[in-house]
Amino acid sequence: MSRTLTIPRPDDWHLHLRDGAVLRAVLPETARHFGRAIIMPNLVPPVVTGADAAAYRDRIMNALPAGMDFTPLMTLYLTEETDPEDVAAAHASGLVTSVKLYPAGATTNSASGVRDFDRVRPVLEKMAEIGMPLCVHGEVTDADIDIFDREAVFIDRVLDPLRRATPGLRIVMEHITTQQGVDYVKSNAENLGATITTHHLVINRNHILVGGIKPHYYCLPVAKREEHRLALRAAATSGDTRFFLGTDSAPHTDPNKESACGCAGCFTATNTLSILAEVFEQEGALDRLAGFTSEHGPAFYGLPVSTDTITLTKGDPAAYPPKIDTGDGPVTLFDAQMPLHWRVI
Ligand code: OTD
Ligand code: ZN
Ligand code: ZN
Repeated sequence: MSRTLTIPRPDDWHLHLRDGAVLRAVLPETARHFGRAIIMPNLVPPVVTGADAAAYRDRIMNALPAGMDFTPLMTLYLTEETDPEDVAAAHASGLVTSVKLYPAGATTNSASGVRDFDRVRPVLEKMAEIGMPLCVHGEVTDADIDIFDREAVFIDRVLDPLRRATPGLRIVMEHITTQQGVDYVKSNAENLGATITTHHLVINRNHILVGGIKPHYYCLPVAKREEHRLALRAAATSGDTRFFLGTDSAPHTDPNKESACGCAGCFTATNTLSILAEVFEQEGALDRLAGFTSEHGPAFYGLPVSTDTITLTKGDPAAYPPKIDTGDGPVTLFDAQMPLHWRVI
C-alpha cells in the first residue's frame, strides 16, 4: 500500500560541497531536495574572510544547474587571525550566516583551526553581541585522548568553559555522536542546538570494523557504540526543537576513501531523505520528520520555514545508484543496509 507524506522543503544545516568538479557533481544532489544549506568552509585553503565567502558563494551559484532553486548559507572558518570586524561586516551584509570552529587537527582540512582559545575571544564576543551563531566541531585532538572519547572530553574541557566565558553566544554542536552530547544539549536550554547526521542514526562502530574494514563508513566524529546511536535516534525523533538535521554529507572520491590512509566522510546527500523517512517510521515518529528536517533548524537560525513543500511516497524499495560520477572520479553513496521504501517524488 502506498502512502504519502508532505513536509516543508528541508534544509541541511551542515554540508560539504567542495569545489570544482566535485562541487558540480554533488550540488544537484542536495539542491534537488533541500532549499538551503549551511556550507562548510573547510576547503584547501579554507574560507576565512568575507571576501573568500563571497567568491565561494559565486562558484556555488555558477555550479547550480539552470532551473534549480537553492540558497547556500555561507560560513567562515575561524582562525587565530580572524578579524572580528570582517566577521561582523560579512554577517551584517547577509553574506555569512555563521562561523565554524574547528579545533586544529580535528577533522578533514582542519590544520588552520584554533589551538589557543584566548586568541579567538574577541571574535566570539563580537558574535555574541551581534547574535551570530558559532558552529562547533566538538572533539579534542589531544593524542592521549581515545578517539571514541574525544567528543565527551571536548564538552567538559572546552565547550562548557567556552559557553560560560561567552554568555549569549549561540552555539550549534555539529554532528553530535554521543549520549553525552545529547544530554549536554538537553540540560542547557539557552542558546544551544545540535545537528545530527543521517549516517550516525544508522551506523555504529561495528559497521566500520566487523567483517573487514569498511572505509565508506569511516567519518569524523567516528561512529560510537550502539547505545550512543540509540540516544541519537531518540533525540532526533523526540520532537525536541534543539535537534535538527545536518547531514555532514562529505564527498571523497573512491581512491581517496579506499586507501591505506583513507579520508573521513560519508556521502549522503542523494538518499538522506529516504533514509530519514525509514528511520523515523521505524521509531514510530513519521509525524516528527518535518520538525527535524524542515522546522527546528530555521527556528534556531531565526529564518522562516520554507513555504515550498516536498512529498515522499512509500512503495517498493528505492534503487539508488551505488556511486555518482564526478569529473574527479566516482563518489560512493552511503549504504544504509536496509530497504528504503520512501522516496521524494
Ligand atoms: N567529517 N569528513 C569531513 C568533515 C566532517 O567533521 C566534519 O564535519 C570532510 O571530509 O570534510 C568527516 O568525516
Ligand atoms: Zn566536523
Ligand atoms: Zn562536516
